[in-house]
Amino acid sequence: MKIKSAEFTASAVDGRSFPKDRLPEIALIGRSNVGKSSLINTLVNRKGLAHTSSQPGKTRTINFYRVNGEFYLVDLPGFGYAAVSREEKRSWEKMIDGYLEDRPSVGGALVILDARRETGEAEELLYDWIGRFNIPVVTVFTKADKLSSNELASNMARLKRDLHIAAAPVPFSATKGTGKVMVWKKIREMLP
Ligand SMILES: Nc1nc2c(ncn2[C@@H]2O[C@H](COP(=O)(O)OP(=O)(O)OP(=O)(O)O)[C@@H](O)[C@H]2O)c(=O)[nH]1
Ligand SMILES: [Mg+2]
Repeated sequence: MKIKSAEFTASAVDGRSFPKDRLPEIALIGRSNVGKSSLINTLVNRKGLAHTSSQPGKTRTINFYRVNGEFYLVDLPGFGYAAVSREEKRSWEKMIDGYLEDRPSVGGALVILDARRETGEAEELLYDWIGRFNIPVVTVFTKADKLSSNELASNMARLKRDLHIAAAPVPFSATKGTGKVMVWKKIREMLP
């Protein structure tokens, strides 16, 4: 994808501040600290566009990034880090549910998983839940640079087996840029 422009346009907690221009949207969903914001920066070749942090819980609102004036990459707040209270967890669920339920312009979602981590109940719930919205879903395996190619292959196979997902995850590294072309290809397929 040739990037002509990429801009942060809105930060929202509910529908009142979502963009009104009806451009298609691709949502990024995953645990806190997996690298959702870094993925956006790598995709659009802009290091500091989305704020990132080594501390989990950096992105707390729904952030919209308009690319080439044609579509949005939507950075959703990460879930599942220890410091979060039950109440915050509920407000996260409400925020994300509210976004997906009420957003016909969402063309698809990228589920972002840390390539190193075992997946568990949280991921199963995530796939069950996102399956309800009837949108195409592509899994991205981030931080692939931290694994050998053997480890990566075996974790990819394990993910497919444990979560019964049809398509293989796309390995990706924000630091090395690995997988960028493939992620763009998948995004293009989800756009109208
Ligand atoms: N080695 C490596 N580090 C990465 C990669 N992607 C992200 N990181 C690092 O992981 C940490 C978290 O990245 P973020 O992009 O802020 O993660 P996030 O998913 O947006 O986190 P929240 O906003 O808390 O939900 C940062 O320290 C990044 O530099 C990657 O592909 N490789
Ligand atoms: Mg973030």
